[in-house]
Parts: sequence; C-alpha cells; structure tokens
Amino acid sequence: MTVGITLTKFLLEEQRRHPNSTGNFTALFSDLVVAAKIISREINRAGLIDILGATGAKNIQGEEVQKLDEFANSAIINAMEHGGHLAGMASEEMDEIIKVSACYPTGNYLLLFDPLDGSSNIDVNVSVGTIFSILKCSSGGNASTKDFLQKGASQVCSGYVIYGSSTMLVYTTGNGVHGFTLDPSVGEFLLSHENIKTPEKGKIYSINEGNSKHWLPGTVEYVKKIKTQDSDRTARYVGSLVADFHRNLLKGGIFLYPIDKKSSKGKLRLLYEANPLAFIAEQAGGMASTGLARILDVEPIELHQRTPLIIGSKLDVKEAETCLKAHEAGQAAS
Ligand code: AHM
Ligand code: MG
Repeated sequence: MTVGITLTKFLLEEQRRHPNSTGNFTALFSDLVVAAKIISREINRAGLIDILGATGAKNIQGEEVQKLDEFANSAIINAMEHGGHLAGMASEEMDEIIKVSACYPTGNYLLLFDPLDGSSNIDVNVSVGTIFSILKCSSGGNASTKDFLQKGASQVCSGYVIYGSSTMLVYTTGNGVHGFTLDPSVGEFLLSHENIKTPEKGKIYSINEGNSKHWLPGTVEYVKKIKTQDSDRTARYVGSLVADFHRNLLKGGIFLYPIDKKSSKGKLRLLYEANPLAFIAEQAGGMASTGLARILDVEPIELHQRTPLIIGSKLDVKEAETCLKAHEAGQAAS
C-alpha cells in the first residue's frame, strides 16, 4: 500500500499521463471532492443535529435543520455549479435535470448522482453513500435530458463515497479502481486502496430475503442452489447499496436486486446507481448484469429508469446469469 498520496496529487499525476488533457476533468473532480467532504462532515454530526433539530429546528449556526439527503443534494449542486465544467446535472432526488444557472459558464461534462443512497439507513447511524457518474456532453451550452440518456459504457468516470467507520472515496476513469480514505485531521483523502481487484468468486451473497415471496422462479432457484452448494456461503445485507457493494468488492461476493412480482422493472436506478457501480465492478475484474444482459450496454430511455442489478465477483454473477437466463428461456418456450 502506498501511503501519504493525496487524491489531488493522484489526480494531477493521472492528468499528466494524458498530455492533451485540459485539466477540466481534474478541476471538476476536485469540486466533487469538496462536496464529499462537506457531506461527510454533516453525516458525522447527524446525531447532534437531530438533538438540536428536535428542540427548535435550527442547528448550532442558526440554520434550518435539513434532512440529510436534501442537504447532500444541495451540497453537490452548490459545489459543482459554478465551476464552468458542466453542461448539466441530474440527481436521483430531482424529477428534472439541473441546468447550469445563466450566471455561470457551461462545460462539456455531465454529472449524474445519487446524493445519499440508502435512505432507510440515514437516521439510524448505518453506512450510507453518494454515487456519481460523469459523462461527456456532445452538444454545447446547457444540456437537455436526451444528452443524459447514454449507455453506461460511455461513462468517463464513476465512483462512490461511503460514509462508514471512515469516509472513503472509490473511483474509476477506466484505468483501474482506486480508493482513498478521508483523514479528518488534515481534511484530505489519502490513497489507501490502489488498483482494487475484486476476487473472482466470493462467499458473500447479498439479497433482501424479505422479498422472497415475490421472487421469480430463476431467483428462487439460484438462491437455493448457492445455499446448498458444498462451498460455504454467508449472507450479508445492509440495505445501503454502496455499503453492500463496497464490502463485496473488497471481500468478494454477489449483490442481487432482481426483478420480482412486486417490482417488475427492478428497484434500483440505472443512471444513478447501476451504471456507476457496474463501471467500478468491471474495472475491478468483476461483472454487472441485469440477469440477462450487461448493465453497461443497456440503452436508457428515461432519466429515472429502474433496472434489475446483479453485481459482484465474475464467477458468481455468471452463475446467477446462467440460472436466470435458463428460466427466461424456459418461460419463452412454454
Ligand atoms: P434509496 O435510493 O431510496 O436509498 O433506495 C436504494 C436502496 C439501496 O441503497 C439498497 O440497495 C436498496 O435500496 C435496498 O432496498 P430494500 O430495502 O428494498 O432491500
Ligand atoms: Mg438511491
């Protein structure tokens, strides 16, 4: 492990490897890192804010107490809008795309984000995360919704920040996956996990078993199969996608949020959740599938499109895909 390299230094070194780089991407990313630090600080104070909020809905600075997911959403917009590198943003929290205000210049990148994923865990001191995806925008000026509807394979960068026992930022630009841990004493993200590779196969499986009565036969069969195989499995499910994904990325395993009788399109969002994590998974040597096809090849047709997501260690995802495809084929034939 290399210690003492800050994220800023790492990004600048990456930039120097591309002689034609304008530095715009590095500047954009640096703005995003500021937002991550602000959100991290607020999450760490969340318990205190709740106590203060309960008494008068004002925090220690006399500001209105905001819900954390709303706070994270505004923190990202405020940190990014002025930079001049974006043609627009889209947030899982907002119905429409976010245009760059007329008082700021526009650039040729698009930022999509889930400001605080794992909403059910926000108020109970369990890890949550921010997920982001960066695309190029071909049209000049302010982007339109259509500009955001690009396949995941077109992403130029994606990543997440996990607010856990420590705050970590993990990202890829298509040149491996790198993880940085926030050192709160200096306020910097330091390189802690260079070139992360996920195990080809893992023990962990992560699926909400509470949904089992709604599962389709392929999911039922796959879960039964892995539980009865000779190799030991262990179930882990936080209910925060970033936390479940991050643990499985480092330890090896599979996360599944398939379609079922209740959610015929899946629960998770293609552009804000599945695509960014799929890019990371593939860059780390893993795999991400809808059950039938590669996530990164799905053509989006709407901004808040949902998708089934099966993601993690390559051999585990392949095994799940085989099972789900066999059932799909059987259904089509009957
Ligand atoms: P959210 O965007 O409302 O937070 O929902 C997404 C979350 C993911 O973090 C997590 O993987 C999933 O929903 C858990 O869903 P469930 O509680 O249905 O198992
Ligand atoms: Mg979410």
